[in-house]
Amino acid sequence: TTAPVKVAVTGAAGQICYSLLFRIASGELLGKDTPVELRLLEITPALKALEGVVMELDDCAFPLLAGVEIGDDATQVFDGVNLAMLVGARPRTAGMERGDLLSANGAIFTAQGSALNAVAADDIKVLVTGNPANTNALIAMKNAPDIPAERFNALTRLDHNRAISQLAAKLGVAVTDITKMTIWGNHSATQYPDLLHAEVSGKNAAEAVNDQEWLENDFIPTVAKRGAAIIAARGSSSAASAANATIEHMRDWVLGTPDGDWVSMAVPSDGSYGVPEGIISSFPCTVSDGADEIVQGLEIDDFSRAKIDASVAELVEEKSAVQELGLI
Ligand code: NAX
Repeated sequence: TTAPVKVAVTGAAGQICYSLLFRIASGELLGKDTPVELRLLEITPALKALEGVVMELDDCAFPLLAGVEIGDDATQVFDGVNLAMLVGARPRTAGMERGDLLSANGAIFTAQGSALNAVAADDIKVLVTGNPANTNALIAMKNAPDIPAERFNALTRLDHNRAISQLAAKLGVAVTDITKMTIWGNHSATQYPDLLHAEVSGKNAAEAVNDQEWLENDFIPTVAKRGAAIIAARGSSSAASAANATIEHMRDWVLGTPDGDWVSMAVPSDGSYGVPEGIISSFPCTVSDGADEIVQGLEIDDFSRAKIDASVAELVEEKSAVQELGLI
């Protein structure tokens, strides 16, 4: 039998995790042959609620769940972990300025970055879902100098999946007919979902759509503002779909992407496509042997260039804001 993989999850008593933890424990992250041990981090006032979630995990009697530990001390919870999903973050509340939001999250992600640096396993991979995800991932990365930078990713897979779903609906095709979708930039309203390189049954998606007006004024804003539409309809933010995307990103990062396709991942930029080094930005990526690589050689036209540049400019600005706050 294989040794259990230790998976840390933060924000474990929150709504995304109410879906995420059960799917990890049932084997959807690493497959039906790999036992997992959950290490769940929460803030002290949420530990009681988390105990209730753990009771429910117990009550599922998941064959692959080798153990669950909970706590409010990152250094204890992250000890020896192989994978970390950083979901917990400080949401923006009424009256909060952007600087307040960045400092509140900065405090969380500096502490978690340095705890991972101190105690995580050598093969650690860290995926940040908590918003502002790209910049939170950057803060954690900069506070973990002994962990290779490329082990820090942020989540744009939900945006990626939303883009696939919208395109499939527009063309009346199955989601499985769509490949090579890309989200560029920040997980925010400036993100650029790119149809110019996507394919529908192997043919160019933008040509298949053949409707620039829909692409610019319907598709892109619908994908970029989908989070707000979910809140308006459901009364709370995306949870099950965010958990699904978090699972899919981490699963592909560990097990690899399929031949002939790629996924969107926010990774530390290596300067590809004119995106400056020093930020964590979303790119088309493939994964093999547990290492992600930015897909090279895509042609970027003027329309895409302007969209990518705008989202990247926002990331550069977020980076200088956290630099000014002394967080990185
Ligand atoms: P909830 O507010 O339901 O849960 C967050 C949990 O995090 C709470 O239980 C809170 O106690 C905990 N927490 C806060 N500080 C913590 C700390 N220092 N250590 C450990 N736990 C801590 O939010 P939920 O709906 O689960 O969303 C979580 C995060 O995901 C939010 O930041 C949200 O904005 C973000 N999202 C990101 C998405 C993405 O695609 N990247 C999409 C969905 C979601 O909006």
